[in-house]
Amino acid sequence: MRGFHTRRFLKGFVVEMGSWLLLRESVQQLFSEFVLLESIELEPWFSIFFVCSSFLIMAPDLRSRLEELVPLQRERLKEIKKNYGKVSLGDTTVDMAIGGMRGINGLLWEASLLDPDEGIRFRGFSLPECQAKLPAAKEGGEPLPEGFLWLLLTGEVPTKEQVDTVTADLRSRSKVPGHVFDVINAFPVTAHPMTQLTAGVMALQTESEFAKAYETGIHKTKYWEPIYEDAMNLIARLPEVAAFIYCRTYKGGVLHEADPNMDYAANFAQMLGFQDELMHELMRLYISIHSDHEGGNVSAHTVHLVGSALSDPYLSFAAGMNGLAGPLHGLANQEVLRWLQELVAQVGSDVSRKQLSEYVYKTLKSGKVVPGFGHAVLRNTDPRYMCQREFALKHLPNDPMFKMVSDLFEVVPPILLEGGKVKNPYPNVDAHSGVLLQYFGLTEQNFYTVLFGVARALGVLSQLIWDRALGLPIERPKSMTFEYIENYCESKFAA
Ligand code: NMX
Ligand code: MLT
Repeated sequence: MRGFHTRRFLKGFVVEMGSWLLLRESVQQLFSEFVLLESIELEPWFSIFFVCSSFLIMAPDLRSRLEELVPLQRERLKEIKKNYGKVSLGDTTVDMAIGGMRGINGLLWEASLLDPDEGIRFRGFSLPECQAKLPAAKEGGEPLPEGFLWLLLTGEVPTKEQVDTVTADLRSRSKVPGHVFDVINAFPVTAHPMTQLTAGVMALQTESEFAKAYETGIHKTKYWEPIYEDAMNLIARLPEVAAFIYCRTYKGGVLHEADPNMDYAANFAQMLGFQDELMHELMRLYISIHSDHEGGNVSAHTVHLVGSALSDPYLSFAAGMNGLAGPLHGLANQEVLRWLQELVAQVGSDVSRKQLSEYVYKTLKSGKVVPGFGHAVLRNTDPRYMCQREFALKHLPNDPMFKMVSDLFEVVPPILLEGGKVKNPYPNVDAHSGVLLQYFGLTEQNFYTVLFGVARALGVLSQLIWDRALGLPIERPKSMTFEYIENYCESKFAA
């Protein structure tokens, strides 16, 4: 650990010196000066220093880059508060307050922003833009989640070299302490995988650097540093915890070793027992698209809320995962496949559109929701659905389950619209993920939300680092009673 810090300090020092040189002269001036001096036999140490510092300026590691960004963003927040602190962001109506706080602008979330029609943008980039810009494992392939992590944390598109430093860093942090497996093993294998996951995350909490630093005393301006270490350690360790849960629950406890030569997603798939390169590509896509969905969704908001009490990243993330385990949120992905399988069990695998439509009506009549459709904010088809559809069209166009999902895309929206109350009748991310996973052999749908959880860590923990770096306060909105609302509204009418 000390070696790691010393290396980082030296890197930071060289980067600082290099930056200073670059500021003093323009790059070109410096270059020509360098060439000129070289011809009169420049001191060899200067050449080495120049080459090293140029290289490191081009490729600082993630934490060094954050160290540079934190003061800038703190200054930006200060300016926003000073210049716009008293500007209203809109009215709050009674409907909004009792309707799940829809439409209330009440959260700061830098990592991503959701447009109701267009869908998610990660630090300003749409999903197709991220797919085009972020480094992939292979030419033209799916982006590496490590690149998403860099983007979510810094707002910058990383080079492949920078992404490789993240892969290596996560690998070096990935060792899971033995007691975590003991805690999970205490559950019967019939326990839901999400219950096992949150228990596993809670068991990892013994490793929290933030909790230790807080106990021994740490200045508030430094909070983000151990939070960063916890967040990265947690992201690094989640795949092994998840793979352990999968293997003990469904595969009789037969585990698959991590492969230190693989990237984060491929290695995760490998630990789950999947060697198919296309499944590795799917995992890269899956983790990337599920990583973040702005701040108001249940899991993200929960992590942010719990973290605001200075609960460490393990406590905060476990809380968020309990929210993700709800059927209206992340658990919908398992519900979609279960719902489709029930249909196949009833009518066989060659399902006509008429049969699909009857099944949708039957679901609605029984007072249930059609899983995978609708959204609290989106008012259009989820772009995360569309990019999974593109993956399916490319790699499994003739899969019968994919055909069913495709047909539902056309059958469900008009039926939901008929009812007149659903605000968004179109499919969301969960409508598609299950059929892709089952195609590659990951058929145990109760595990799907665990995959979602591993992916969601990237976004919510990135934001948690920023929450502490920016010194955001404990979250505490005002609540009201019926009587308070009645009296308040009556006095408004009277005025
Ligand atoms: N099937 C049936 N009814 C629906 C659906 C649906 N897919 N979506 C919304 N409604 C109903 C909703 O239950 C509500 O009914 P009521 O007034 O009787 O309570 C009414 O339509 C209005 O709801 P909306 O304002 O359109 O949606 P809301 O913001 O309340 O809820 C969801 C959003 C996502 C919870 C809702 O669309 C839903 O339950 N969808 C199915 C579950 C699902 O796919 N969840 C995954 C979301 C994505 N994720 O990963 O988290
Ligand atoms: C998510 O990815 O968190 C879901 O789409 C739910 C949401 O954004 O509210």
